[in-house]
Amino acid sequence: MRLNSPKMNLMYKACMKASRSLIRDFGEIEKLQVSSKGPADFVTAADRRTEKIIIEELLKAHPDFGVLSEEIGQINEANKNNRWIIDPIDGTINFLHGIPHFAISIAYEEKEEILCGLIFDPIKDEIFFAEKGSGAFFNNSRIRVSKKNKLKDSVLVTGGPKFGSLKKNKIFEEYVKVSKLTNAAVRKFGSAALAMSYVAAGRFDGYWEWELNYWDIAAGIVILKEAGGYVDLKKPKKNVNVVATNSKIHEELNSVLSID
Ligand code: LIP
Repeated sequence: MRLNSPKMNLMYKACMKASRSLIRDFGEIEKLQVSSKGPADFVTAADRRTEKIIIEELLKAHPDFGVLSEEIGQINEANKNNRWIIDPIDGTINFLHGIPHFAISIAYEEKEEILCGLIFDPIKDEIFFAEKGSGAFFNNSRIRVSKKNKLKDSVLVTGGPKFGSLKKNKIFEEYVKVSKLTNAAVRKFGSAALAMSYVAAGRFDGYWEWELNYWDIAAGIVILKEAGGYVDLKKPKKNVNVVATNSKIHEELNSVLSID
């Protein structure tokens, strides 16, 4: 771990502790796929277990800090100055189906600005992290976004629509429109946190998605910005719409999207 601030160390420790039980749980999924009930309840339990370990570790050090987390919601809601934002399993559907592409995502926010972020893919053992002003890292190496400046040469990633989305058709239309108009290769991997990390590491050149939860992308925001990328939150609070790129293709991608 190349960053040494107390907050990053704490996030790292909490994440590593939680990941041990998450890896064990993922190992059980395959067996459950064949049972008639399927693994859905088990996955919810794994999500909660992971979340509990992370929150316990973080609050042990700072009992008064706020928490916004996918399963439990808010803790210490009145504290708007210091807040942890957690997604214990980002990419739950992948996890549920035994697909090894999901991540733990933890961010630290001060006065509504994300200052530290960490995203860990426990199966590939890949960690992406950043702290404002100190650069972004993948495992132990500094990362930068790609240098592509044309959509036609780019690989993009998107996601959604989520279950029950009212804009479902519009989201599919947009996916087809971007592929057709730009000639970019478009992928859909099922984890917003890893999509943001991959843009930061230059694996993808840009990412867009509609109707996300803030915890899906909070850590990714600082990681991508610190890697030289540009993050555009169209609806910052609820049902977040995000366009996140290497900066260079940002305008061109925005011009083909009709996100409001
Ligand atoms: C998921 C995202 C995914 C998105 C889904 C969902 P979850 O997060 O990472 O990319 O398309 O709508 O929000 O529910 O697995 O934490």
